[in-house]
Amino acid sequence: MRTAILELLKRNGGEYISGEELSRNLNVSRTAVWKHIRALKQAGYDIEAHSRLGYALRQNTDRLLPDEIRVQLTSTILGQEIHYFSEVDSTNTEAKKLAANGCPEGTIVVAEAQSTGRGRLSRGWFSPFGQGIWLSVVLRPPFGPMDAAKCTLMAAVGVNRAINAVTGIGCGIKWPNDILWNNRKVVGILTEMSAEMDVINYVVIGMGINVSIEEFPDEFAASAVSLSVAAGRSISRVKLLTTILAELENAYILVKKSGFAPVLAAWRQESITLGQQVKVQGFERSFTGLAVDIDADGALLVKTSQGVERVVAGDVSIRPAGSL
Ligand code: BT5
Repeated sequence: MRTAILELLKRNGGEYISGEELSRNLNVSRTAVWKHIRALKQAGYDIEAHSRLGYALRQNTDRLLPDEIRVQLTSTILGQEIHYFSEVDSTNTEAKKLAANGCPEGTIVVAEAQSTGRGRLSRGWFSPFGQGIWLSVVLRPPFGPMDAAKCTLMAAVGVNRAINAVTGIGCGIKWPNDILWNNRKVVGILTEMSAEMDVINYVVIGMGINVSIEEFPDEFAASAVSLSVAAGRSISRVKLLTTILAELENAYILVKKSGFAPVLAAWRQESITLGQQVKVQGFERSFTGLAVDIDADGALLVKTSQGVERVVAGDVSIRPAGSL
């Protein structure tokens, strides 16, 4: 009913629509209409109520409100349960709490802002209000813990496809967890899990997507960019979010049906790391070499003068052509 009221208000393009007309159209009492309007206002919609004229939706905001998401949702597992925050510490932290308390697979957590958004290795993630998609998805995959790292690659394929479909700007995946445009980061992915010896309890896939940030902190201003800047136009966050959920779900269903091989093949196609000279910054040492492939476990294979190194974790930077 709330969605139907919202639709009517939107269709009216910011003009007033009387309570009587709403109640007639939807076949409910005027009191019921008023209650739903109150709930919509509590959910963050800017609705003006006038005793004589009725109700008007003041601005058709592109907030990531669950009712907005549900209207455009096409996925059938991801996003059936939505937890929305105007601000939260970290959507991944919140999703892990929900997962530990038994929330269904596909539950998502979205926030307009994160106060302590996280990257890998306790690094921070800049997450200003309303200018990105700060999203975490809970999965309960029937895999072993060894497969969890590949979930990051699976997510990268899903997000990259969604971004390219919605914006058309041509992004690529940098091993293992970044999506870049013109060598600048538009998305970072953080996968966290809880597992027993041989079974995963849950995986939380966190995605930070820069949609319309114009100014980044100095430390990474040169290496970050947002989609609206890259595309030269505004991007609907709700449309992008629902497309990400649909593409991630497609990839997940494919993995469950056919294993990781087809998704890893797609990853290779969309990778901007393979075929490049890279510098690998591992926990203990760093080295350079040619990124030649990923293996069946999703590890990066880097050819050096000593042979082929298998990289399972660490930071990889792509070196400009000609520098060795
Ligand atoms: C990542 O870490 O790239 C994973 C980021 C995951 C963020 C999402 S948002 C939703 C969910 N909830 C969370 O709390 N986290 C996830 P890493 O590869 O370690 O990169 C982190 C580094 O990227 C930082 O140290 C900065 O240098 C840089 N950085 C921080 N914020 C950025 C931004 N918005 N855009 C581009 N680069 C950024």
